Amino acid sequence: MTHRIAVIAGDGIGTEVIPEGLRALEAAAKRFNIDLDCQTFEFGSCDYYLEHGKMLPDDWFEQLKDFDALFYGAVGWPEKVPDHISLWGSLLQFRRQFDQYINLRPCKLMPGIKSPLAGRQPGDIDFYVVRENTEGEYSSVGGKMFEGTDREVVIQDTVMTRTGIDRVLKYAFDLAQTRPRKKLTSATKSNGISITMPYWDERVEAMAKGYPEIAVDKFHIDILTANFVLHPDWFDVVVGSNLFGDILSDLGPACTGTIGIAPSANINPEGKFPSLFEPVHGSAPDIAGKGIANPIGQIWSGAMMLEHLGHQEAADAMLKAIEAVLASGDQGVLTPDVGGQGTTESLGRAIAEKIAG
Ligand code: GGG
Repeated sequence: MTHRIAVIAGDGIGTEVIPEGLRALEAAAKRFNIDLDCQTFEFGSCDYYLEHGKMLPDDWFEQLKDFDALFYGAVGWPEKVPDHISLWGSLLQFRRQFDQYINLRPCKLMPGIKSPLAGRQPGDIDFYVVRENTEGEYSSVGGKMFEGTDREVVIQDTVMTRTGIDRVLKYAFDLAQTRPRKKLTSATKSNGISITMPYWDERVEAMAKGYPEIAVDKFHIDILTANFVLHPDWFDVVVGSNLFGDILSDLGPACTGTIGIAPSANINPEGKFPSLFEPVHGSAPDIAGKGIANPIGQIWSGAMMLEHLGHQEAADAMLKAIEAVLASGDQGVLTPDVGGQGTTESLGRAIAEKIAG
């Protein structure tokens, strides 16, 4: 069976880490006899916007809907296109139109990487953030009145639906069920945000009744961020709204030493539409073009893609290869964010060689 993969590098370091993601996927495909047919698209980048006045062509949905997965780099280059236009014009369209309502973001302290949190060892930090991915604070519902005058009014609503909350909670509870610790933490701010967030809490309580073996914690987002730093070992599966999940899934990987290694899967669990796999990090204009971006977030996202496509053994081999290369501590291979003097390519090649076996 051939898996058709749409590859969109996007902007900045997305164009540098995607080739290493593909190199690693090619090595895994060869070793495990997986047939991947990767097709590259130029749209979904700020350069495409500058040429065409939009991030995506009008028929992007038709062009992409029959692929088995999308492999995405990063989006955004604020000097060329305002960030809200580039993000809403590309990535958020994919998530919403392909109903990728789960954003799954593992957070794991890897061997060889020093956590900025004193005394933390691999094994101490190993949890998932499950982020609601199609509604909530990212709903773009609202408007402006009296624009450009001193009476200017700006309103933006948060949209939360019972269906939207229940389906992400169900995914998170099911995931917690598969984990040895069987623990779920829900992030809200229901003392301050007095309608949507208490409603989220109610849905957690209702869902928890169907999962008696799962230990459930509820935290306000402010103290939860403090506990990510102070007690990252407390967490197993953390579920939150679109905005809270976004913040937690940058903070979590930062606690593991670098956001450069963090992967993510934007999943349509029903398989009606393709799911999308991308690193958590953005386009990082500050280091773009220097060849020093860490490609592991992209490579690990490739592993999540193979797992999603049913190739668990290949996904495991990719993760093992990442761990082995990080554990080697080879300064000439590792990128600067993990203490080396190597390049995107040197790290990508080392991982691909390990995957090849
Ligand atoms: N590879 C992920 C990426 O490009 N992220 C840019 C970004 O700002 N994302 C915001 C979001 O994930 O909602």
